[in-house]
Amino acid sequence: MAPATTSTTNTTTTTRPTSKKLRVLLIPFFATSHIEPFAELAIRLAASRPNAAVEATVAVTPANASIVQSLLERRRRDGHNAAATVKVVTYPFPTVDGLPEGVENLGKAATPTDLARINLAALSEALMRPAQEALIRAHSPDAIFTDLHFTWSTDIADKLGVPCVAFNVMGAFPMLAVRHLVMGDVAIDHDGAATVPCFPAPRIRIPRAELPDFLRRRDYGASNQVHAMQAGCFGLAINTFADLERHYCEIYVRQGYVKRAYFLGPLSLQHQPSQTTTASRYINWLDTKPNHSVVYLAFGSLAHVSDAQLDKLALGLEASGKSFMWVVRAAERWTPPEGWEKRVEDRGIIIRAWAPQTAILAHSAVGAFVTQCGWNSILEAVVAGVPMLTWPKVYEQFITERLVTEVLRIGERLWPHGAGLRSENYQKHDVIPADDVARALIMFMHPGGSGEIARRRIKDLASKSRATMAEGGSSHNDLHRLVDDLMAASGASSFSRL
Ligand SMILES: *[C@@H]1O[C@H](CO)[C@@H](O)[C@H](O)[C@H]1NC(C)=O
Ligand SMILES: CC(=O)N[C@H]1CO[C@H](CO)[C@@H](O)[C@@H]1O
Repeated sequence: MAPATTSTTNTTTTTRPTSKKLRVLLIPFFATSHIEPFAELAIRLAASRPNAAVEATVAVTPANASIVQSLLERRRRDGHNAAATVKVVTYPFPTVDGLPEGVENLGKAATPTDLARINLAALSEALMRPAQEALIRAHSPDAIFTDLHFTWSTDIADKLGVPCVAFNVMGAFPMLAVRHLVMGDVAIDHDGAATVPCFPAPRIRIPRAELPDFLRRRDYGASNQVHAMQAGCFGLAINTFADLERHYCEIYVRQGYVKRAYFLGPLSLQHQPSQTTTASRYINWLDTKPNHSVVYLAFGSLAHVSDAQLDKLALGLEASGKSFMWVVRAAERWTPPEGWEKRVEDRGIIIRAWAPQTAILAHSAVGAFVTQCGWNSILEAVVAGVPMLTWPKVYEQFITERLVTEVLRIGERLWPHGAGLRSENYQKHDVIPADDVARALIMFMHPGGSGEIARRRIKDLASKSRATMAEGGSSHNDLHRLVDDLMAASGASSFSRL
């Protein structure tokens, strides 16, 4: 299905040796939630053709190399032979005023200021482009996959005469909602909420306090650059699948926002949870619990939660009477209320290290997932078929929440509409009382309650997520169409002549 716009092969000017390999270079942004999906994509690309015909390399800064290495290692142990062929290269992280040496990942930032410094550095062409361009020239790939921050990648790719694919690690829904909100200049209605313009039903409304900071400030500079880059590049790839976000996926191509779109997810889908994680003590503990009886809570590694809120959450979990497994960020200095640990020791576990989330969600004892609505977490819940209670914290998470609660209806808000002020700024977010936490858990997990209805819907999506990644499924087909298109567009078109 070769698009009419495919450019002709550049045969005269490049020094690239004619080879039947397609060599792709993938360049993720500085957050584990980006680096891991890029590494998963590299494995899928490498596995898409026999005889190592696609050679994938992930480019990161030195302090993040271990994230890629350990993911490749885990996948190798899961039986993905292609993971052994994926290469890792590094390029220097820029020197950023005020940012401590070696902090090259949002998850490593000790303060919100450092977080902002990393974000701003990543968007700065002056800071980022020289090292990335040097790396790309030295590596001389046949195609580039770049993160949305690095908008100059298309320009580099054009100069080198190779296609550049923008890879988006969030869903189509939140990315499109942001684009349409920008197009409508974030019109806030009389009741303080913005309606996402030009969206299919249901109507999506977001209170001003829940919008990402740049939308509240109407500061569209970076978004406009990202949108221009998406329009200019060879195509857009998204870690999603058609059955999850069909109407929103279609809009990308129909509206001409991109030349080509490929829906490739869920990229982290495994045939079975890996051996190493299923043997963990958390899984052994879940083995002792009845089906659908345990609440799993995790809010990602970026968002800070205040001590006062963590206290209320702890007391709410206690009052609910439910069993729970709760991931608390290692960075939080919080200790539970006096005597609490003793009181819940038979039915609660706090995890302060890396949690084998995929294996936990896949366990039949888990009945609900309290999540901040990060895209990777939502995909993992979908794959496992676990209904969600949503508690967004930052960035686009409040927008993504609406896909879960209002469009797909595979989850509910932890704190109902009108109960209090939620805000993207954690200092302004009202503390959710313990009673409200307990009530939400009890109602959602009640037999025959709303959680069961949501579970039926998400179980259906779980089987669709497996079908889409299997031979003949839409994500599987899109991956192959993408590789075909890249081969046709790059010097590797010698393939077709073999
Ligand atoms: C619990 O779930 C497992 C896995 O889905 C299933 O095989 C088993 O029959 C269930 N047990 C009960 C008591 O429903
Ligand atoms: C500086 C930095 O962020 N380093 C991290 C890169 O990733 C590895 C693996 O997650 C961490 O251990 C490092 O701290």
